[in-house]
Amino acid sequence: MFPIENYHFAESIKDAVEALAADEKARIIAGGTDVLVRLHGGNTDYGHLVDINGLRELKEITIDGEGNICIGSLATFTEIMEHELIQKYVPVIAESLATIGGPQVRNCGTMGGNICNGAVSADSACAALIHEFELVVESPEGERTESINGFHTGPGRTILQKGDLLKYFRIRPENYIGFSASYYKYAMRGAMDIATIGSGAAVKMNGDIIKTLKIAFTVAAPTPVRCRNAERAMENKTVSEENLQAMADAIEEDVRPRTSWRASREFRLHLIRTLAKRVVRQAVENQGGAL
Ligand SMILES: Cc1cc2nc3c(=O)[nH]c(=O)nc-3n(C[C@@H](O)[C@@H](O)[C@H](O)COP(=O)(O)OP(=O)(O)OC[C@H]3O[C@@H](n4cnc5c(N)ncnc54)[C@H](O)[C@@H]3O)c2cc1C
Repeated sequence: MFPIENYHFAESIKDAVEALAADEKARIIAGGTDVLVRLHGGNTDYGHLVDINGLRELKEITIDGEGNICIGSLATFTEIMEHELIQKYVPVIAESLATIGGPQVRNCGTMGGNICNGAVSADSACAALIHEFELVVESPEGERTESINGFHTGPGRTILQKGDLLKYFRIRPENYIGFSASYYKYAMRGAMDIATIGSGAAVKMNGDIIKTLKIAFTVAAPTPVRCRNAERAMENKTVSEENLQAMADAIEEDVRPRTSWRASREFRLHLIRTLAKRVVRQAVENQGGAL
């Protein structure tokens, strides 16, 4: 038996936000791939649910006249991966989501839930960071926009407040046009496993020179993390082994991996240095760049 005491099926975004604000204990359920696992384990933190699955507008994936790509928080991983806009303009999102769980999880789980649960290992987080997602949130005070940079505040924690509902992610054109990107998840199994380390990079080239690099990791710090020192180390540089090595050295300033039953701190650091070079090389190759 799931310890559910209260269940509210939201009829509109306003209704959902009001229900969340009215009940101190109320929490959103989207795909339920985290929430139901916790309830199944007897966790009573999710005993009061606001179900947003009736809000079809939260499933939309669109591009507006200014080139902003919007991904509804309730779109499932499969819906996002298979969408032509994602495949055409931001394929690294599809590449990342394809590494999540198995087909059942990808058919239910949402990117909204994957980011809002604050998981350090979330496979959508690197793509969100390197494409600088904006998060459009509805709250009792109205709509506001948050940046993915600083959205995660600690393991399982985000800046979201009581009554907040993430409506959609927005990717501005300057954060994807001209970029090519790559994601690599190191896990102990090829499927149905959480990342030991997740790594993503996006590059914009000028000939053989990296004009802009954005690189991000999961499970490398208490939150998913952008690696600014590594980025600066590669900017306006060619993709030589020497420059990649200097970037791998610089990245140690950006990360704070820890030892867990999955891997030691030292092994994670080795993975971070190795994968940083791998994802940058792959992103450059994806842009047709020579190595
Ligand atoms: C077998 C299995 C394998 C998995 N493998 C992976 C994996 O390889 N990689 C990976 O990254 N994850 C993995 N996951 C976890 C992944 O499925 C979840 O993190 C999923 O993305 C959560 O989305 P959901 O829609 O199911 O969220 P839910 O479980 O419904 O909610 C998750 C949290 O987000 C909040 N929330 C949801 N939507 C919103 C919103 N719109 N606004 C505000 N808050 C919201 C909820 O209140 C809750 O706190 C796995 C899960 C399972 C069960």
